[in-house]
Amino acid sequence: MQRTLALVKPDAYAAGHAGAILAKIQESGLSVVGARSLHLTRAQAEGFYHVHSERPFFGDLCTFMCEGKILAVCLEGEDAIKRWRDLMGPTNASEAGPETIRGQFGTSIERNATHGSDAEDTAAFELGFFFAGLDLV
Ligand code: 3AN
Repeated sequence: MQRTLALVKPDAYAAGHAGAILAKIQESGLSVVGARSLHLTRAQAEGFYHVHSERPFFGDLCTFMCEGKILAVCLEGEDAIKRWRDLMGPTNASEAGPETIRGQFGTSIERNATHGSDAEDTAAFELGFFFAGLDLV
C-alpha cells in the first residue's frame, strides 16, 4: 500500500471540476483517505514548491497556486504514486491525451489542473505539508 498527495489546482477548482476529478479517482480504484480545500498564501505556495525555487517559472507557478482555492487529497492504493500520475497524464496539459485528467481539465504546462507527488519521499513531505497525522488514519 502506498499513499500520495493529489491537488486539484486553482484552475480546475474554480471551473468546478473538483467533483469530476474525485469521481475519476474513485473509478480508478484509488481510495481517498483525507481531503481538505484551502486557499494557499504566497508563503505556503513557495514552501510547497521550494524544490523549484531556482527554476524560471517559480514566481508564476506560485502566483497561480494562490490565485484561488485548491483541494488537497490523500490517495491510497497499491502503487498509488504511479497510478495517480498516469491518470493525470503529462505535466504539459496541451500534450496530454483526452483520456487523462490534465488533457480533459488542464490548458497548459502551468495551468495543468492537478498535481501528484513523484516519489515516496516527496509524497511523505507533501502529505505532511497539508495533513496532520491524525487527519490520515
Ligand atoms: P509534475 O507536477 O508533473 O511533477 P514538475 O514537478 O516538473 O511537474 O513541475 C511542478 C509544476 O511546475 C508543474 N505541475 C507545472 O505546473 C509547473 N511547471 C513545470 N514546468 C514548467 C514550465 N516549463 N513552465 C511553467 N510551469 C511549469
